[in-house]
Amino acid sequence: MSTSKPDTATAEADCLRGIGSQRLWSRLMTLGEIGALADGGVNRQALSEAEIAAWQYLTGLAAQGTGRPIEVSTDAAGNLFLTLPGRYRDLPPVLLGSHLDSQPAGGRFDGAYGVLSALEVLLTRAERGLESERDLIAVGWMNEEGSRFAPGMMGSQAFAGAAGIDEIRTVCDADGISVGAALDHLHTVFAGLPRRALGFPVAAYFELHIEQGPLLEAAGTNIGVVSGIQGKKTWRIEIDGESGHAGTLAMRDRRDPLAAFARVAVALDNELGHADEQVKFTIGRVVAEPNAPSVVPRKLTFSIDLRHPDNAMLTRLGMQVEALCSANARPCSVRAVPLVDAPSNGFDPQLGRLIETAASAFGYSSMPILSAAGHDARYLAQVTPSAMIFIPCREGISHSPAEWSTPEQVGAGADVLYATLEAWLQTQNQERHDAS
Ligand code: HGY
Ligand code: MN
Ligand code: MN
Repeated sequence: MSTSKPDTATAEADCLRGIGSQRLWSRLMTLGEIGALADGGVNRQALSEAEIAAWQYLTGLAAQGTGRPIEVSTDAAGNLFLTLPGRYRDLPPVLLGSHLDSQPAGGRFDGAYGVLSALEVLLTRAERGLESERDLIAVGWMNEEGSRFAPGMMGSQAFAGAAGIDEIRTVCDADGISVGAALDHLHTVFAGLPRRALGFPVAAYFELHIEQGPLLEAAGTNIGVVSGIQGKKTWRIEIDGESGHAGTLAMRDRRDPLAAFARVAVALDNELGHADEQVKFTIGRVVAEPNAPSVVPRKLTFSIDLRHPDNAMLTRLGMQVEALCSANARPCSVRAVPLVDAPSNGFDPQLGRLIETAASAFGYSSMPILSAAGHDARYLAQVTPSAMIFIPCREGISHSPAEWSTPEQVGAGADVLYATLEAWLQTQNQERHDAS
């Protein structure tokens, strides 16, 4: 007979007690030391030794015990699951989380804040003796950022069935290490962890994240109720030329892919980057081979990241990429390899209302907001009712060592995540009770 209080216990009081930020903040700062850079940033890329150290930190926190065990497990895609068992193990669980990997010169909030907050919700509920009917799972998705291995969001895509694990395993990093080899290494380090099926029924998904943009801070608003994520298309563009001696190969005889890239990049930026006020166009990675000062390159590879809230506009702009590359790369040959094609999506409005109500219960201001940054919730929304909660970050800066939020903002977001889950569990229990 479980001695803990059922959900119907004075959840109102528990909600209003919220979580606060003290323990969460100190853990966020500790996690930020794993992969820390000298300038205060973080380099904790997917499946790296630093991310493995982050797994060890999180699993250590889960093992500290709260009277009820938190079960640690993983899956073939290298997602991390920390499960607080519910009363009925066969019910589809609720997932809360984000990602532990970072950009190569990232910040200590992007992703990490959502995973640690999710764990904090589970630990706080267990410490308060609150037992839910269903399992509650804090999740860390594999390779959200897509910096070491492109494209990103591999773990959540594999979980949602939006990408195949066999294809994911073949992707290699700049050193030729495949995702498959890195996953096998991770699973060797955590050999004892139970493996869940890759994708399982989920009752709902909640992701808490910094906005990574300036709107909440500019509006002086505490909480963002995220309506959806803007559309995103990415490509890898390969320009093939002919290598040669910088001092002897005549200019008229050259097929220089870097010179071609310069023409292509200007054309793309002019046509796509200035199409309207909402488009986002980025060439974030450029690799010349052999990348030697006195050698005309033989090959140039670069990335395109194109985003827009309007799907028709995103499609229209995306259709210009191949033609713009071909027209400006001559006499080199060019290949455009599409990677991500993710239209703008919408999150569950009912969950959004729970977030809004939870925020106001604490006296936090909130506003609806479209996410300009991508998140794993994009793929979870394809398989279960999903929602995101934002907090402001300083000057909207992210993917940078200067990324920052305050302890108060961190606490407010976690309070709202806790209270939103509480409210969602109440509605589920009510529905199950009414149906019985
Ligand atoms: O690229 C993105 O939008 C995410 O922050 N990785
Ligand atoms: Mn993120
Ligand atoms: Mn990011």
